[in-house]
Amino acid sequence: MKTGEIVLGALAPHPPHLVYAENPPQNEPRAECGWETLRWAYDGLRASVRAAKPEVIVLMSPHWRTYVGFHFLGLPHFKGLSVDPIFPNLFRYQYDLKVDVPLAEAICQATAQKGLAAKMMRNPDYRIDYGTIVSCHMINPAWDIPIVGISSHAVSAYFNFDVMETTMKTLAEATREAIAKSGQRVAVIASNSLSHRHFTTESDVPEDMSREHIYHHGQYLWDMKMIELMRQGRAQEVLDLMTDFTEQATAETDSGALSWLLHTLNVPTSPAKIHGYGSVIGTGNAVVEWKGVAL
Ligand code: 2XP
Ligand code: FE2
Repeated sequence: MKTGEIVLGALAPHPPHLVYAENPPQNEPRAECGWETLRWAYDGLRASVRAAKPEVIVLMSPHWRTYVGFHFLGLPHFKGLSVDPIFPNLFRYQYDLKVDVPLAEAICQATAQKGLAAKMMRNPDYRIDYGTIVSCHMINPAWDIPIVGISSHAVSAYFNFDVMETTMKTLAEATREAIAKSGQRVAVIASNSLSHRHFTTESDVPEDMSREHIYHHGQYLWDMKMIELMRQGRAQEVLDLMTDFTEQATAETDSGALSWLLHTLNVPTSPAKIHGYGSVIGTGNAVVEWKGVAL
């Protein structure tokens, strides 16, 4: 069998507002407009994903938080209604997704062999978290590519950020090995925002863009620092700064998803493509693409 390949990597954040503003048939609430710069950024990533022709999308979501080890979606099909617990007014989404169970099992097994706790999630009634759903919708609204869903093990909360970094490196090695053995073309995706300070008062109309902006200049400076390093192909420095960035910008990188992605891409030195950056409820969101890597 041929060696598998990572055909694309991406940072693909999951504000449910982006799905809401697009008005897809799966989502019940209707919007007039909103968050266009980020949605146009996703148009670019969608085109790149289609052009890369992945057979599987492997994604880590901060909102599937597991306290004992990493869990992997472990049934071929999940279908149901996802309601955002914080924004039920704008995200009530009927999802219907397919899982590449053999690849999920292979990553799970390789992770366990490296000494980390890892488990397949085989509950047919499990409700898929909205992070997974929003990122998958935004990169592939046709839902015609199976996924591997990986939970975010709360290492940064349970231990500390240094333990998180080493754990994510190990998980990334397991991910790379399993993809190589699978012989498949795979896209790897981290579903997280950058700075993550939320606004504290909400407007009556969610898509009222006069209220949408970053609320703390320090957070903006941190986001721009990390994005500039990505643009220059300096992923090792992004990793070196991850602890300070996560703590000082209250970033959603506490999930470990971005660290896992960069290690899975073998710490890229080629410039990342920034499709766009924008604020959602005050959080900083970048849609970023890295070239694929041979394994
Ligand atoms: O996904 C989250 O973490 C949210 N609080 C939803 C909204 C915007 C996120 O950046
Ligand atoms: Fe989130």
